[in-house]
Amino acid sequence: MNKLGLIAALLLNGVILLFWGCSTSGQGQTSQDTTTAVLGQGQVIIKEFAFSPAQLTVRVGDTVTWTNGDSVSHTATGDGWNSGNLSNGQKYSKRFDTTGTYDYLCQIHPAMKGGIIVL
Ligand SMILES: [Cu+2]
Repeated sequence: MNKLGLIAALLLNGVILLFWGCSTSGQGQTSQDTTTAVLGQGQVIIKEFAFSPAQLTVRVGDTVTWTNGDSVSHTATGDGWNSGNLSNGQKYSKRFDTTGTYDYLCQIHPAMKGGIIVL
């Protein structure tokens, strides 16, 4: 019973956040959920040789920040942009001002791939 109540509360919270995000044009907080795309200021965590979330959806004008949570260096490198080597704990931010899909990878480990979808 308590569990159901908690789930209902969480779902309600999610719906409220969703509306909040839509009504405040870009001021919405990002969710900590790293498995699904979110709208708003973007956070990508680099962990265990993967970008999380691998696909992130943001709005035009939003800034995406990559944070390296691994002990080895990684990069976030796209077409015409490059974070440079990020060591553990280092961050890189990029603002996306044009709609589109931006694929990127880690130059050091090219099997690490990610994408930013800008709506
Ligand atoms: Cu890497």
